[in-house]
Amino acid sequence: MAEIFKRAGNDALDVNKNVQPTIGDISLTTHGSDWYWAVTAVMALATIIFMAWSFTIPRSNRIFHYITASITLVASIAYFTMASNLGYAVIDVEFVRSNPVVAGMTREIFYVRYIDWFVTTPLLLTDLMLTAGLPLPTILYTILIDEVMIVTGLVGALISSRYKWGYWVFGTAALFFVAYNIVIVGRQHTKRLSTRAQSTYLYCGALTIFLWFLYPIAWGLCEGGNIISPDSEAVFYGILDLLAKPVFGAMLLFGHQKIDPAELGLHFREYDDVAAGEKSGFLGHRNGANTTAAAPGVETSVTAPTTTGTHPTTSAV
Ligand code: RET
Repeated sequence: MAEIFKRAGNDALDVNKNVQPTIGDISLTTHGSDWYWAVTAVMALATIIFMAWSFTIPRSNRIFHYITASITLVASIAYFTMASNLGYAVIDVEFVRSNPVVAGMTREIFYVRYIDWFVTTPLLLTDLMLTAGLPLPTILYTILIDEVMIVTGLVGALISSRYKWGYWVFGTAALFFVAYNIVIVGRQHTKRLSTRAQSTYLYCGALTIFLWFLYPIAWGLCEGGNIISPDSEAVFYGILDLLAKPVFGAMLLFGHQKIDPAELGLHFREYDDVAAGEKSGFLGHRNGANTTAAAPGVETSVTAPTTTGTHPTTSAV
């Protein structure tokens, strides 16, 4: 009976043997580690700057600062790990190369990179999709597909046989879905927002789409194809991550300096805010008066139900 099934053509277990080598032939050198330390420092510095920046605005408006600082914080820990030559698994390469920088049978694969991305890419998407004022179900669904993309990338990277490319295909299909929601659905939603929110979304979204499509290429050259060395892998992913996290974050927070979160449907309470649900919670605190007039570039039609008039508690504060 078993023979019949074998002849039917399922050779998966023959192709993917249970082999886990422990010594990596193709590994990071001190140059690569130095670069990882440099990226660690930039990520940590960006975290401090984003946190400090958040103290300059009212607490109820800090959501984007908190999300963005969390992104660089997690990245700095992941980069600390890779700079220390930790957080990797040794995997048999599919393609044995003659080029000395990638010669050998086994390669160091930094799985910690994917743990970083698993946490931070949903936060990046949240930053972006909240800026577009997208509804919660769309945000959650996009995040789920994004997690599929990261997990398939990780599983593929840890597989030695050609089956790894199947995971790359799943991941890339997921990326197209995420991109659709950013480019088409997100942009539709920004149409009813202020020009400032529209341009912030446009610039940050364009940067995201451009960068994110370079990741599967990097994967193909590093974990997949074993074409470039772990040191070059460090530089490739490092530059992408620097642009996708600190640079993206700075652009986004700069844009949000003049965007009222209430315009995006975000209302948060201050601890001294008794009736936050009845007003915007944004400039009302600082101006104590009509918040609609005080928010530059905000279309009153969007925020009118929650921002008009002065609530008794506003003038009391
Ligand atoms: C993988 C391999 C599988 C196919 C695809 C991938 C895409 C990864 C992306 C990662 C983005 C990471 C970011 C990190 C921030 O610092 C997993 C490489 C499509 C898009 C933005």
